[in-house]
Amino acid sequence: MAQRWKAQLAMTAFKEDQFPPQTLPEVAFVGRSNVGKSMLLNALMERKLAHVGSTPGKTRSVNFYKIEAEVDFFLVDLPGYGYAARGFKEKEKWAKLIEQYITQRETLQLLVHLVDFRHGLLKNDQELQEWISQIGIPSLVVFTKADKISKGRHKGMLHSYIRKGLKSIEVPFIVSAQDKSGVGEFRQFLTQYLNRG
Ligand SMILES: Nc1nc2c(ncn2[C@@H]2O[C@H](COP(=O)(O)OP(=O)(O)OP(=O)(O)O)[C@@H](O)[C@H]2O)c(=O)[nH]1
Ligand SMILES: [Mg+2]
Repeated sequence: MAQRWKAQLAMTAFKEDQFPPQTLPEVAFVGRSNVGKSMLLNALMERKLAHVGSTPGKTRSVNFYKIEAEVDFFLVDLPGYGYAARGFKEKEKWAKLIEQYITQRETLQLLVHLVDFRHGLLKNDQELQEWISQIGIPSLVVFTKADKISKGRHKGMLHSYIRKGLKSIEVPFIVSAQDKSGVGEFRQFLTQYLNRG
């Protein structure tokens, strides 16, 4: 029986020293700007806690959501990458914040790498994959915005992306935060992953 999660925003960090103490396991969402990180988090939490934007660059802080489930944990929403319009300095600041988060959190159990299902892994996604595999953090690819692609093409597209090469601890999930397809399965996967002992 799928359990619901009780979610609340625990901390919004604009700087590293605002990260909360490392008391719980963490699962963090990374990916290009506008890929749907915040909206998928809301779908998982069944609450509109994260700000969703129609223009890229909506999330500029690291947001920690405390989830009470079988195991309590933090879901972490990171700013997106690959978005230049805010200017070089600000872009650098975000990149540094993301890097500090990923390299320093000992409680980080899993990076969920979100990729737009229509586009597959772009150059900066591949660079991110290289980097996180060098650091040795497990990562799972989740394809977003599945509602934009007709169901009959899903399998073929998934396999072509896998053939082109991607690093993921499991076969990538295909989800839509809009019509909620795949969201329940992904929530269940995260619960099991955190319970793995
Ligand atoms: N059709 C469709 N649109 C989506 C889906 N998920 C997100 N969107 C749209 O994509 C845009 C960006 O969504 P966000 O969740 O804010 O994206 P983000 O990855 O958090 O973006 P940044 O915070 O800028 O890094 C919004 O206009 C959403 O409505 C989805 O599953 N399907
Ligand atoms: Mg966001």
